[in-house]
Amino acid sequence: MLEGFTPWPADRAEFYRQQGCWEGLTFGQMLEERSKRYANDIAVIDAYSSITYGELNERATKLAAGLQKLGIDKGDRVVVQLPNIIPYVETVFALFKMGALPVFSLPSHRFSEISYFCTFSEAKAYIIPDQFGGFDYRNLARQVKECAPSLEHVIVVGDAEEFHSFEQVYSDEPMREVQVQGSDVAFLQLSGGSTGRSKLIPRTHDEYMYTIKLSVECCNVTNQTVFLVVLPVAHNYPMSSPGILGALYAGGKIVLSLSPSPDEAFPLIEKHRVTMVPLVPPLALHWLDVKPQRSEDLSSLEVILVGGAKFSAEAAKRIKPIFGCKLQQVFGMAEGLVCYTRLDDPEEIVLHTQGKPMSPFDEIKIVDDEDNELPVGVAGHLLTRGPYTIQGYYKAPEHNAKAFTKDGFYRTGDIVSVNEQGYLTVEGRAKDQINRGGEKIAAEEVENHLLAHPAIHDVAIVAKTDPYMGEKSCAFVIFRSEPVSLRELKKFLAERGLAAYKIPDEFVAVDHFPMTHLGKVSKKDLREWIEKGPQLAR
Ligand code: J2J
Repeated sequence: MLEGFTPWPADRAEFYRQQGCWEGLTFGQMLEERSKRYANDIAVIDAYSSITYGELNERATKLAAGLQKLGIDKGDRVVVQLPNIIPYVETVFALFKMGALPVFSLPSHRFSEISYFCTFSEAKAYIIPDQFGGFDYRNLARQVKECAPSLEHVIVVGDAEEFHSFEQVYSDEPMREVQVQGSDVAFLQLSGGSTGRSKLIPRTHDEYMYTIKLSVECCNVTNQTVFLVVLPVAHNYPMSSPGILGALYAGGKIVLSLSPSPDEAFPLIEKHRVTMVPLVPPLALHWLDVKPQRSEDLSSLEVILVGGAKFSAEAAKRIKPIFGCKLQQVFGMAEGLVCYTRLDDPEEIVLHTQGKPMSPFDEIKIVDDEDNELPVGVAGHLLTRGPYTIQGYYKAPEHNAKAFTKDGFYRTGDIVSVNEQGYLTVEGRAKDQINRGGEKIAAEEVENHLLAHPAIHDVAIVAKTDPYMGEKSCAFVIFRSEPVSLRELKKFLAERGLAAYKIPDEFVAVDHFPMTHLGKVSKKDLREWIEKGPQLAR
């Protein structure tokens, strides 16, 4: 078993197996099987080419053989930072087949994040594009190599320079047989984080396959589904709810877009007759706004999924009239629990709730600050456990003691109410996090970076309501003496290698923070300050 992984207690594991949730199927076996059933059907299309199920399976196997030749073995960690391109899908399946663990990072991550993922997971390899979005990942790899002693290989899609060329890793020699089991950890996913850095989330083949199977059912994914991905494909949501893995599970077709912009996405919908697309709320709002001025035929769309952050009922109402398709709300988390509104739910439910859990074995508790259960309909902290919600973060015993109850419920940090029919409505958040249009920012991580600035005495970062993004981040700063310009602070954070989306949208200089009666900074009061306008903050 992977060191640092917290297994389910034996009795619950046995129960989930007995109930047929965990079937022992691995993702490598799943692709192998689908590649026989749908051999000549297109599996993935990207901006450059397309690939059938048969080819995908073959290329993934050859890539696995090549990675083995480089010395990558079962259980080794590989940080994967690729945009929405076919090599991403090949890489992930190659690693699944060999039992090596992808660590899913996002193209927007920079030195601060990647050096941490590589060192913390003791990654043996790091897979990148040469350039993407005007950024040269080879330069980042050079910096990361300096500080990550475990990193033996950097593999580059495109012009590799001194590193391994992805194209040359494929090997014609047979892949060495590896025993990968359903109970093995398949990958490490990233948490949004609330304290310090992102935590890594170990997911097993067994339980993740179960989420895929249920998502395919809830979203009615079939081999006729054409699934468009405009969000970063490595994110848990477009990967699994129902995601690219759901599309492949069902024998459907994946279309990968390098950008979420309607200029790129709408022609793809028209050309490939896309039926399903997952969006986050700001994107859904943008697409709703521009659709009336566009000429593309989007009539193939059957379902738009919206999740990752709260979608307002007003915006939700506009999906059907403007796109002529169904809305499916999804409330999920990389730690496990996923809720959907169902395709045949009444409009009232689809517009006003974030759905109900996928599995009859998902356990939900809504509790007050002292962990007392609350009556139906009353909003409180959402705790959950079940057949696909983790029992602990990777190598994080201290954090796990706080993030999970003694009997294994995960403290989601979300404030939720549940109605009589079991549908959840997200009402707020208790965790110290900003949800910037679906991108999660741990306030503490950014605060720690800012505290390293010599002019800053103290800092507190909170969410500010934004009509488009839902939330933006606002840093309240107490300077030691003279304030430093906004530009200088943003530059400082970028130079420390922080992903751009984590850099605060606003900075407000203050001479003190409001305090709680326990003597802690009151972020609740700060949020009120910022909503009333920064002039009140002084
Ligand atoms: C309000 N908040 C939401 C929603 C997630 C499917 C869909 C999303 C994610 C995801 C995912 C929300 N309304 N509809 O992994 O498989 C917030 C909550 C939650 C956190 C999890 C999936 N949908 N959220 O967003 O791990 O605060 O996963 O706890 O990135 O996003 O974030 P993440």
